[in-house]
Amino acid sequence: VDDITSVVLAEVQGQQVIDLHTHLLPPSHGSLCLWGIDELLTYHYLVAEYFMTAPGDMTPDAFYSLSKAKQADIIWDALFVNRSPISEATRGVLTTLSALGLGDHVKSRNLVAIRSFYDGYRKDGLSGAERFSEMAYKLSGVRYAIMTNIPFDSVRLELFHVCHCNGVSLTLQPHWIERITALETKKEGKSHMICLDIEYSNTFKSALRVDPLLAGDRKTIENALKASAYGTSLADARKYLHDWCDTINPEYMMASTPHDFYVQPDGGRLVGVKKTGVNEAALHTPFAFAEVSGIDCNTCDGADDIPSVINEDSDFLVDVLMQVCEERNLPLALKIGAHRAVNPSLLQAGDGMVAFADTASLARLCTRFPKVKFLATFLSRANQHEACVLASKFGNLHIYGCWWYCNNPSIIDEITRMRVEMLGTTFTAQHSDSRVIDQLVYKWSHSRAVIANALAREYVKTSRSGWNFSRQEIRRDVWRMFGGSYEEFMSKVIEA
Ligand code: RAT
Ligand code: ZN
Repeated sequence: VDDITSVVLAEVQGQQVIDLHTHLLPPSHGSLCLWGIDELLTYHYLVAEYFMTAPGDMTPDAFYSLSKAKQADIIWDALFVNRSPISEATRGVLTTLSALGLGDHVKSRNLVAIRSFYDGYRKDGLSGAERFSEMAYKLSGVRYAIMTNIPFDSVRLELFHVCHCNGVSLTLQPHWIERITALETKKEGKSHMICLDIEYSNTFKSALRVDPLLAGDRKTIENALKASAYGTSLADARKYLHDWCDTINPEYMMASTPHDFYVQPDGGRLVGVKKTGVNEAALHTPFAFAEVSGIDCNTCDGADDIPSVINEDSDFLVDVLMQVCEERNLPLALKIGAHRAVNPSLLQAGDGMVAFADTASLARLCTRFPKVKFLATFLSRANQHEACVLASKFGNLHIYGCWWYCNNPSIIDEITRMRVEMLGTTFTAQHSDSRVIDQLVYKWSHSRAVIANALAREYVKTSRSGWNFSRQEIRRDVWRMFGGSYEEFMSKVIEA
């Protein structure tokens, strides 16, 4: 038993992982590539934690108007000097700094010395950032991380620069130009698009983020289309996505769904609806159109409780996103259950009340689009059990990671054990959601520790039931849970 435990712990420690979802961008993206102590300390989890302690006169506006370094100083004082850093997000900073060899500076609470360590890399510009990034990948044992590339974000648009090119007006960062291996102009009708064939290193892979299509956010979609001189029809939106896919060659399309995302089981067209006081219990019964449509005057308080159909949503979800996924054989990764802008004044730190999500909507997507693969993770702890059940019902569904408010050791432990018990090794145990390159170090170190212990307990139980494991078999299983199952899922051919 001791043997199995130590083998599992060692195998998890030594396993290189695939980081299925991050917000990282490579050093070649200039200021969009976040790394360093000030970025670490101003991570939105820490900003939210700081505001619980902030004096009354420190408003979010006042805080955000300060420089990054000043914000970092304030958070350091509040959460690391005036209080002990025992929360998961504060402890993460310590784990990272210690792994970088800054343990003594951490112990002496010497932020100045920590900054000067980072300055040693910063002074070398791009090559310093690249060296730092390589080191973080090495320390965290990440084989590759998948980025979040947002075609609806104007800053990123400027970098990827999709433009209407009668007179080509590219505004490329100089260091990007070095990386462009092919520059191709596509012309079709009056839409022109510059395709930059970026040679990403094989440690950063791309994913096309499409939230506005699930949110039915017509304004953002139209603005993006117009800014790139596309028309605003559904066909134009499809072309926009196709062109972006040609440009960045994504692993998958991805989105966080709105908290009230709901796919109606009407048998034909899928429609996104905003729920207003709907009978939640009825909505949670998979495939129960009868129950949902049965929310009438007999079963609820009144006509107001009937979900109102928003046709714009259905257009973008079905006629744009799902159609392009089918045409390109591209999976759709969903992060389900975040409530945005709960306290808008906190900006990103104000996102995320945990919404108990409608898992039946995911089941309906899997059924309605059998050729499309879905990757899914849920924010609510309460959805995790249903998620496992769903994964065992649909060959086109893969469950991954413990996301955001579930990315805490106690919850990771619970979720991992449940997943192993219900799914064996056919899931991906974790993704980091890192926004700052340095975070790879702590997020993976913390996750490995808790997942290794959870797995060891499962292996011990199985051995007590009479099974003997070779080290090779344990290694094979661990690889599956840290990336192998994802790659198998991505490459399998689904016969619909
Ligand atoms: O975990 C986070 O950092 C959240 O802010 C979200 O961005 C989430 O990960 C997402 O991708 O929507
Ligand atoms: Zn994320």
